[in-house]
Amino acid sequence: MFLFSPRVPRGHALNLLFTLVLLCLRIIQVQAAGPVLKVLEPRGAQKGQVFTLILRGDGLTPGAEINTTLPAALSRLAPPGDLATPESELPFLVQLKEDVPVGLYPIRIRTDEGLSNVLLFSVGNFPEVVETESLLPPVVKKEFEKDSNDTLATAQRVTLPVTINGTLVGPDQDYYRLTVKAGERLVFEVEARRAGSAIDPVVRVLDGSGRELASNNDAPGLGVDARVEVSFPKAGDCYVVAHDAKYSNQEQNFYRLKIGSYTYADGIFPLGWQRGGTVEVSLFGGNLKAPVKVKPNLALPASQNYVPVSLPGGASLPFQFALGDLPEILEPAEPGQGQAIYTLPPATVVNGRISRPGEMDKYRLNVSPGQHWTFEVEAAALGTSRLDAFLSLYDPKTNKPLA
Ligand SMILES: [Ca+2]
Ligand SMILES: [Ca+2]
Ligand SMILES: [Ca+2]
Ligand SMILES: [Ca+2]
Repeated sequence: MFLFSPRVPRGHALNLLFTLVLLCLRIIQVQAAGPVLKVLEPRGAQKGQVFTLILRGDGLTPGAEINTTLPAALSRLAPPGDLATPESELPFLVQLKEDVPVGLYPIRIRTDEGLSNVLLFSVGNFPEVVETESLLPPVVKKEFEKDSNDTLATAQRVTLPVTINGTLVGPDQDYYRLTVKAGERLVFEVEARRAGSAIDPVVRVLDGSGRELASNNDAPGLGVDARVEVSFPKAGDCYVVAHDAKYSNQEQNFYRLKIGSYTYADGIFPLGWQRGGTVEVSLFGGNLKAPVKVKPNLALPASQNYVPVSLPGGASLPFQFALGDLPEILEPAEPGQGQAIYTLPPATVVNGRISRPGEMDKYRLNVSPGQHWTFEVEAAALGTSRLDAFLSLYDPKTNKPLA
């Protein structure tokens, strides 16, 4: 501010300005010096596999170390000698263990300059293939039209079960062709936003003549990711198509399309529990005939706010189960429905469900004048519930709403 004060001699003002500019430059330099991870190639792999994982980004100095929870043996490979900027690419040999649970594993890079951002690596249980089109340089794609997969006629053939690793660029449509058996039931699921891709995938399943059998944009429990299940009465070929809902161009534009015959849940209850506690978690919906109960290990450090909860034997990514530090309880059966309203202890998390249309869960609180309370409902924001909750407070004496 006093830079422009008439009482400051002009030379002094310039000096000050110069110092400020230098200071800004130094800050920018410090921020830019840490490693930045931009690409993982591949984005995922089948458990038990051995493969080369290439990390691309900025400031990946030769002494960089990989920082990950991936259950694997990792060894550094020498980067190719012809790279223009050797600090932009780091190859690793990865040997995934046989029993790695299906899920997302964070990968970061540590150099002398600090720790990079996180990218997620996805482990699946089906054989993996790469979309041929995604290997073509984008500018010459038209010249290699036969290698693109933008039409029924140029669909890439895959065998089941499979996880296809592809990318979507703007108006891109990715067609795959597969052979089904009579009476087969298949799940077609696109993993994108959940794994850190910016695309909003749509999946369509077509019969052998190109007629649409099913499609999905956003599936229950998957955020903007897509999933459909289709029964095929006859044996023969069919097609599956993946595209972006808005045909947008994104830097992180990868997807993983899983096709197989597997069970999945689309709901979970409760949505979270207290760290170190014990709770039975119910997975339900989807194509399950009955809910499946699991007991996740919640004895985890304070740095971990979520624990992955999987359907045993499932091929979909696990649900993210919230871990908290407050005591948690399950809602009493039908709270406030023709019985005494349950009195909620303070600093407690209640796990409840709205399972019928018009259902309202009521709780009583003992409050004193001058107290300040905070109420919060976590539901849809956790990504594991479809509930858009409404919370109101009222005084039981007057029945008038307070907030
Ligand atoms: Ca593509
Ligand atoms: Ca395509
Ligand atoms: Ca979608
Ligand atoms: Ca309820």
